[in-house]
Amino acid sequence: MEQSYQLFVDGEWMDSISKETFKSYNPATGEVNAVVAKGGKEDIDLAVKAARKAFQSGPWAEMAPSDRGRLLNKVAQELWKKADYLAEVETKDNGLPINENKMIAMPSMIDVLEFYAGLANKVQGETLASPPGRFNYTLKEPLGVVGAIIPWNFPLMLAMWKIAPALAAGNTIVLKPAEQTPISLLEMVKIFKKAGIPDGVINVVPGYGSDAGNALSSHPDVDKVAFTGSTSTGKIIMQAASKNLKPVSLELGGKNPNIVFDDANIENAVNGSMFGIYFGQGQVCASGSRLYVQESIYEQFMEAFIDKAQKIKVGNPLDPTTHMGPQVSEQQLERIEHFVKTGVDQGAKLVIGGERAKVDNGNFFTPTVFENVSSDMTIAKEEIFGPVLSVIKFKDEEDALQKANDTLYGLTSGIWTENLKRAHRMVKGLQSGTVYVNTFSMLDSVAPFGGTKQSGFGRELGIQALDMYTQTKNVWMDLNDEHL
Ligand code: TXE
Repeated sequence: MEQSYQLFVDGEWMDSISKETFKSYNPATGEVNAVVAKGGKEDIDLAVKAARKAFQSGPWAEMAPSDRGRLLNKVAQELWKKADYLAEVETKDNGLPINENKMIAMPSMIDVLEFYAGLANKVQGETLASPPGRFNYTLKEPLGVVGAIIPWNFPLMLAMWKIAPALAAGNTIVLKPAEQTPISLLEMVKIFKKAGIPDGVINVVPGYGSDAGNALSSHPDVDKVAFTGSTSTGKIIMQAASKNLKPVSLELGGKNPNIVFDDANIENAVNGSMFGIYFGQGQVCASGSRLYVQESIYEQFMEAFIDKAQKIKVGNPLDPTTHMGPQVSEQQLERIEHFVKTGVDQGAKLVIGGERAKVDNGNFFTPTVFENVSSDMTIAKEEIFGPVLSVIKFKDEEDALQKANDTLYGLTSGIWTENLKRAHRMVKGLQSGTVYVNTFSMLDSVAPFGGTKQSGFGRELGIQALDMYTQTKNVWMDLNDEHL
């Protein structure tokens, strides 16, 4: 039965001022999951005011950093109790297979909160070299109100990448979830409230990007905008934030190269490359969507890869034996079909897949592999964000590096080799924020994640992310009895 959800502002549930709503669909069945209040500019305004009040005068502002950390840990404990429930809510919202949600997305999301809860009392400035009679030091202060715009592929995990460091550092936050997947975040804030996070510290305003999203990124009283999503929307958000000269962090798309050398452990490389492209139905910014295989092992590698790819079980994401669930929306499905057609039209060889998978009324697509791809083809250049792999042969290290770096993006890249020296040379040469060696798509709360080139800038996760949610204040003190 469909449920209804309101906005969460200042610790209260409320309708949007316009009273408008929108529907959120289950991508596996096409059924309506929930009717959700549709936030707009005025609602964002209210949420930002609530967040400002909580930042300046609420209990949050007066809380000792250790207490803040303790409270965030309490939220984490409550989240562990509800992790399976949240995984199910999210799977119904975005189609990620339940096993991947339960075993990867939820634990990793809560781990991120625990990591930053532990850092809440370790946000610290420095005592600087001071001339005689002077004292010179820095304070690390929170920025204020953070505006966060979240995509639909890992709604809770990517929201937590922003919530946890922002709150640990003492900021307050207004989040706008993606219109395709608003529900899990609205369920999660119930847990924040129950654990005792003060009103106004975390606010969620579901709505559309051009409306609520634009209002949040261009709001004059938001101190920082954090975004994960497409490169094209990232550019719009950066322009909107620049009107008020607000800092932004952008975690955008990728077209990530995954390079298999002839000295690799082939079985591991096949398994890792499969995970790299088909995990999350390929709706992963870090996915290895350009596969480069060295000429000398090409046939052997591809035979093993295709054999395994054909055995992938596409189906009901709530079934624990499912490997690949539905794409998030009909719109994404059409986008993928368009790219497949472009691949065929431009002369690539469609080896497997390339069509919808007939499962219920959902947005299912088959695991797809293109061979004979060349670097100038659209399917080698643009992020498809689906289970579509473009395979390209290469000769040697130099050729691999040139091809891998021939992209506008720079989020992740992967190398499979048993040669340590080669691995180090490749790590140095690859232009991306993360390099995986003999693995793919690894994430951890301690490991900074983010892109170069048009994959964006700023690093989420790791101790580094605290820099994006704090500012440095320099303090000079004169210790002389008389001012010199
Ligand atoms: O993304 P958008 P879409 C890529 C992926 C995908 C493509 C399109 O290639 O196929 O983007 O997906 C909000 N002002 N990624 O259109 O537009 C929107 O409401 C402010 C990569 O869904 O980037 C949602 O909350 N906000 C990716 C969020 O931006 C705006 C994850 C993401 O939507 C806005 C998702 C505006 N003008 C898609 N317009 C990744 N890096 O993981 C939209 N939004």
